[in-house]
Amino acid sequence: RFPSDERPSKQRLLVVANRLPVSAVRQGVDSWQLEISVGGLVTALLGIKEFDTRWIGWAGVNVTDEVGQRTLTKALAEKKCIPVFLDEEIVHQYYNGYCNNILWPLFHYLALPQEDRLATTRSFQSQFDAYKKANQLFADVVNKHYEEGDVVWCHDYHLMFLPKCLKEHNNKMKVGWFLHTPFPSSEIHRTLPSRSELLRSVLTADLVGFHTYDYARHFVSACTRILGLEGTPEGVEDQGKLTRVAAFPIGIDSERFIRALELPQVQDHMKELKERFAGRKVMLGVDRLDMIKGIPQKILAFEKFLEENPDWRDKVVLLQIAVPTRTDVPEYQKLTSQVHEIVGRINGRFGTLTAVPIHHLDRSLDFHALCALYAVTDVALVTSLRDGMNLVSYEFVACQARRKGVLILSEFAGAAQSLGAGAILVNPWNITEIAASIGYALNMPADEREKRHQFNFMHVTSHTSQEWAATFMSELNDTIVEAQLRTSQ
Ligand code: ADQ
Repeated sequence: RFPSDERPSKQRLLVVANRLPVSAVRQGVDSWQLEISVGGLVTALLGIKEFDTRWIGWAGVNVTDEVGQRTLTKALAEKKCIPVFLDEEIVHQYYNGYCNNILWPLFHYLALPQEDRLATTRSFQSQFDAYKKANQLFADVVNKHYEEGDVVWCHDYHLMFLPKCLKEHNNKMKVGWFLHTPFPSSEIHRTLPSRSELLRSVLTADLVGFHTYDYARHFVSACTRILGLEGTPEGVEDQGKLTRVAAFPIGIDSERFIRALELPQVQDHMKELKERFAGRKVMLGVDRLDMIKGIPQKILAFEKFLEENPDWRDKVVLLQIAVPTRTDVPEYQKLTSQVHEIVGRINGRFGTLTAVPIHHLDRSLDFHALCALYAVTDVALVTSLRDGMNLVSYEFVACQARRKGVLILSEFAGAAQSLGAGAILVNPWNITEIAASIGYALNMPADEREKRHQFNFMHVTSHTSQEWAATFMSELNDTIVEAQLRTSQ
């Protein structure tokens, strides 16, 4: 036990991500309402407990007046958050444009429609300039708050230019960068006009992390093929300087889910759901409404299953919870209408006066409602066309200690590499295969369900978000010590 004044203080960690873990809504000239945001990155980073963490990022709102900026900064400080202010034009070009229109589809192997592709080609340079400018604005805030000994952890494809901006200002700063999406094959990455600049910037970080070994390998290949650098088992070497590149598969705070299941309000909610769907097997999809999640494919596969298995029509229900994101982007609006149209058609086709086969909700659920849903589910369907990891599959497994439900999981989600042995893996583009897997999952004998669940449960409870963060941070500290030793020799 340490006397309080001798207790070693926690290392300060500056987490820099495009979005803060809270969104701000203005209530008046100087008052703000802060809401926790939904998303995989937020979920994972909230699990970090070993560090004295501060968040730096955009609060998702345009604030141009001095009073607004001052009062929002103050309100966020209570949550240990520090805002980066981005004006509308920058958000349009950097966030909607370069990040969401160019990098996001490219990293998920999604081709843009022809018209968009031409428009994107024309606006590419101005969007990339805005991206670099925005990354510099993030760097300015980091530099202002940085204290010697801090570690800076940059997150995701929005901030690939940040390591360079930080290191140019202070070469001694400890900088890690982690990508939450897949890193695509180097053949895909090389189509990006700014391919080299982005790679070179990421390489200025001390440690570069990905969810899977494959993504790390693609990144190293891009550096060797596009930049002509040398790839080593540890990372990428450039004129004697090694940038460490490795896989750090993310996890969830599994204890938080397991504990929540014991809460009376969650139990009540589970009871209601069981009564509501009595006599029917429950299938569940939980996704942000995004092209990468393969929601239309999932629903079409469910339709095929009902078509081919008339006996199941009144014995199974699919609950699809899709939280809308990027609602101002036309492509996402199109996806929403497409999903609504398919759901309406299927419910019209197979529904009765008293029951419909699909319940589709366009909204976010609170944590307790989500836990209850996971716990009463018999089969979870994750059909991402590509997904860096996919934490929904982890959350489902964490809540299934009693029911031992089955996970149907896309082979193109990073999670397929960790939960593959327990899940039924499917190609999300093949709805015949998914439909057959649904039948297999619904009819699976209890001992097989138990075995598969046990495998995944072990993984989810032993590879947590806390462990993920601690491993990345300890590797980052080690990398820096090694580099110091090398330069002093
Ligand atoms: P996301 O694309 O957001 O994350 P995912 O990993 O599945 O995907 O995480 C989604 C999170 O949002 C989960 O915690 C889930 O509970 C929550 N969520 C989703 N829909 C919800 C709803 N309707 N209501 C309430 N909560 C909802 C990105 C990458 C992923 C990667 C993570 C973490 O795209 O591949 O796994 O970051 O690195």
